[in-house]
Amino acid sequence: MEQTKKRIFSGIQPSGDLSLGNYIGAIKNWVNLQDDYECLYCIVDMHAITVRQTPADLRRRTLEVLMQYLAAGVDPEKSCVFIQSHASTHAELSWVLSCNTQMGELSRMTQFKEKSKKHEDNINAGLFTYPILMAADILAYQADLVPVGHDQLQHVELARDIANRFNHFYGDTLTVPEAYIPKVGKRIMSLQTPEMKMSKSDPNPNGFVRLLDDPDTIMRKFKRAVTDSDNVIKASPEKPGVTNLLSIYSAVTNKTMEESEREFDGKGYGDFKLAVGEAVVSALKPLQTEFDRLSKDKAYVEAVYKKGAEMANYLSNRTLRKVYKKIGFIAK
Ligand code: AQP
Repeated sequence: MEQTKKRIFSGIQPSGDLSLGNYIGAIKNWVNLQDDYECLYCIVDMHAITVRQTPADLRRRTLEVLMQYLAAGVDPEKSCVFIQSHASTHAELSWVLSCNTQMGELSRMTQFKEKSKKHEDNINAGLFTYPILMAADILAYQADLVPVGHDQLQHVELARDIANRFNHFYGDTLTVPEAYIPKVGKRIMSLQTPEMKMSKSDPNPNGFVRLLDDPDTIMRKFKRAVTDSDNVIKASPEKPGVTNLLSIYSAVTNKTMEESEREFDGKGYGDFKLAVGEAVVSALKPLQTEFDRLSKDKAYVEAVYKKGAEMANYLSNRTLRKVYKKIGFIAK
């Protein structure tokens, strides 16, 4: 991967079964970006352990997430697909960057505040320094763009601040990345509590749709989706449930919000929810079929992440060597 095109880095934690939020906010765009950019797509298992994980589940999910990337259309011939813990450079760079990050910056991160409320029994240092490891993930590859949902914007901004600071002290070394947020579906909300984002680790299974949910389950979740009582299908801040369903529909059918609003003009909520459910079922069908096929081909999956690890190590070591040199470490 010699750099001729702009470079992209993005990743998802194997902290649960992937949700429709992960798909619309991230993976769907990754697939579209593969032809125009040099892409690195990672399964960020090191981030996942900031919350307590059962080892056997983490192992299984890491491979399942990888297979879902591939099943959604991430092409390992075009993009580098790898597992974060297979490139030790991320942790090494993270240490250097942590010495260039202020405690105050980290304490402002909303994800830390939210997750420490959710996991009061395990507010570990990794949860606090998570954004530094994420900055290392991105900066190790000199990524230009980071396609993420809106919830990760604050972390990408911190990565930019860290890169700028490093460059200021040590001279131009790190590319300052930009967030790439989708136009539609940048923030998919819970189907049960539409004021909160849809999250794969939501304890309420009706709040989120899994990419691998069967059609009946998907339809049931949409039928139960929380809306409001005025029976008008329009996007507005006062109508978070309806707006969310419109965003989901627009994202999976590649329509604009206005087109979707026009399509449902005058229709009732019952029909609307059914139509959204059906659109999601049919958008996920090819992914699910391909996932089933890949689950039977372990050798292929292993070949993909091994090849990915080789490329990731090669590229990130180049950055790490530069960084070590700039800060005054003796070359090996
Ligand atoms: N609801 C969402 N809407 C749009 N994009 C979303 N993403 C996640 N949820 C939504 C995007 O998916 C990518 C991967 O996120 P992550 O797994 O690294 O962590 P997260 O943002 O904390 O996602 P979850 O699902 O909420 O995970 P848990 O429950 O484990 O914390 C990112 O690009 C994110 O923006």
